[in-house]
Amino acid sequence: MNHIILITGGAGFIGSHLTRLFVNKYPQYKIVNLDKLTYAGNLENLKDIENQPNYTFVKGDITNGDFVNDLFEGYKFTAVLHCAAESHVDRSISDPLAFVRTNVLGTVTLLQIAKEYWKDNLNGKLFYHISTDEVYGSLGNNGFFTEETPYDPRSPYSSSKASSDHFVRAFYHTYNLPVIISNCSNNYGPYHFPEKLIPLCINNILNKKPLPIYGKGENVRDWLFVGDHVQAIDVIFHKGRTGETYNIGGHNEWKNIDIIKELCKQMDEKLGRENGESERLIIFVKDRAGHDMRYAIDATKLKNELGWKPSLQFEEGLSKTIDWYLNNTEWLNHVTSGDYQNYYETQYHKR
Ligand code: NAD
Ligand code: TDX
Repeated sequence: MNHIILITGGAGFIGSHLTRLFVNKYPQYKIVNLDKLTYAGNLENLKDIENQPNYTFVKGDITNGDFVNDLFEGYKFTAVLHCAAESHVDRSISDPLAFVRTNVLGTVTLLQIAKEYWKDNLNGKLFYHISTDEVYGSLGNNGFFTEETPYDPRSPYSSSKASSDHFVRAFYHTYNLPVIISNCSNNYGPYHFPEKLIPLCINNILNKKPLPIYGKGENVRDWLFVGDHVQAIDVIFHKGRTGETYNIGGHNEWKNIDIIKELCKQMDEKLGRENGESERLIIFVKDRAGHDMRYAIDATKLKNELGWKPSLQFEEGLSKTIDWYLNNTEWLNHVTSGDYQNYYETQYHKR
């Protein structure tokens, strides 16, 4: 089948990796990237594919129904890969409504339009919703999130994502819209915006600035290289069953403090600094409000049904990621100029 795919949020971190993969791997598909270019969206992330004949960028907002409607009319999409979102938990704590607008209203707007356009022929159509493990809540020391774990979102971000997941399922059950959802654990890798833990600390180590660890640094996240996430989306998009949910994760749990120590060690080596120099930059700051303790994904269903498993060991993925940032300081300088400084002041100087 020759798809015409609407990717939303393709100029963001995960969206840009997904867009690149689909544009290069499937020259027979037509890929349209719809992105509002918020602070997190950056066309520099897609420079290497911007002139590919099967790729088009359109600037626009997923909450603008008339605009999205015209796009469906013009391109006659056969599938949607929905990545666009407000994605940073800390920002959701200071501005929850922005998360309701894009993550809930934006998703329902897309669902509604896809339903109308596809209603006469659902054959070969797919609305693929990219979601997060945070919808399942927070774990204690034991256990994993499976696809059957009840939803228990606890931040404005995860609540908005949980709500969007519920709407996607509601459109499947109520209108037979062909949908798939995947819920992934924390990603890391190139083009990650330096408001998130790993790229923020890479940037601060480079600039010898403090490394702010929330609380005691005991919170645990399950990290997956972004390239492995988008490979999983590719497999699920082509082979997954409609109406199903697939969890994606790397079985790779780290306490925040340990991950930052590993990062410091690797960066000291790469920058020719004395061992231990960057670790001295670590400071413990006021904890995130409602900070989820531990996330851990059980990705057995995806492995058993579709044969996917992660390709990279974490230390190797982290090393590749650091190398990318060291070789792309211009990208880092661009995204950390202007508004980023204001964000940083407000976010960290109150702690
Ligand atoms: P990101 O913040 O890097 O990128 C989001 C993109 O969406 C940006 O390009 C932004 O401009 C665009 N966007 C935001 N609002 C929009 C709107 N109203 N209309 C059109 N475009 C808009 O996010 P990310 O980390 O790449 O996350 C992508 C998706 O994956 C999100 O749905 C997120 O919930 C999910 N996810 C992320 C992670 C992670 O670790 N980053 C893990 C699991 C799931
Ligand atoms: O400065 C910091 N200090 C710190 O200790 C920041 C920014 C974070 N942290 C902690 C909070 C978390 O326990 O590090 C951990 C990771 O934080 P983030 O990078 O903000 O990610 P997280 O909150 O876990 O959410 C991420 O994973 C799931 C993504 O941002 C979400 O979009 C995704 O759904």
